[in-house]
Amino acid sequence: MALQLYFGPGACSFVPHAMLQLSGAPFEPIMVKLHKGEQKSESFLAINPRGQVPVIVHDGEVLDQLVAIVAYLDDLLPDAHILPPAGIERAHAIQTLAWMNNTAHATFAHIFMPQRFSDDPAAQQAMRAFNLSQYAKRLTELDQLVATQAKPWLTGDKPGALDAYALVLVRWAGMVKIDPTQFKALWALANQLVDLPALAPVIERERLQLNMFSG
Ligand SMILES: N[C@@H](CCC(=O)N[C@@H](CS)C(=O)NCC(=O)O)C(=O)O
Repeated sequence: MALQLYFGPGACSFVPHAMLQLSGAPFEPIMVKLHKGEQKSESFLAINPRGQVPVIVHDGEVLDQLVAIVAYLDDLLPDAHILPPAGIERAHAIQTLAWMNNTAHATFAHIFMPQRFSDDPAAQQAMRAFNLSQYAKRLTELDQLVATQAKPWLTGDKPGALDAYALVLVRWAGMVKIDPTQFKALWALANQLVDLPALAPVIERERLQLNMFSG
């Protein structure tokens, strides 16, 4: 299986990166240094004109958008437990995945990259301040979801895409001076995932430090 994953360290591409690693399937991880603007390079734009990660290339087919990539990998690797296999459990998992992507992640983007949403510096500042409080609310909601989850992982009995995305979202809190440890159940889940020996190559490849909070 010729499968390449383009990922940025610490970015949302951690989700497919972690899933591929845990699946044991062969894949080629290709690092895109977002802080150096490599996503806007001619060579990367030739692969994904949207200039973002994650992107997978499988047998010559290019796919971007995290939700589509997760669904595709789940089809391709049915034993990897990327999503629950069927029924309402699967539907709820896709519901949460979509919310993570279109609401929690999007809220963070308004803090981290307000210039994408307005070219007015005053509006950017206001957007950043407002969305900081919104992001804390989104993480509180996610924390409650984890706390009330009957199974050991958000995706069920084994770690899956929701757990990896939860880790990314709570880690990002520390980058914008929100203490991630206040979201107790969510923080415990992220630590549980980061400590999995099978995930160590991803943590190493991304040089991932879970707690980015500096007060
Ligand atoms: N809607 C896209 C969002 C992807 C996204 O936000 N990627 C970020 C990293 S988390 C990125 O590539 N940022 C660099 C940039 O936009 O220049 C998806 O779901 O895949």
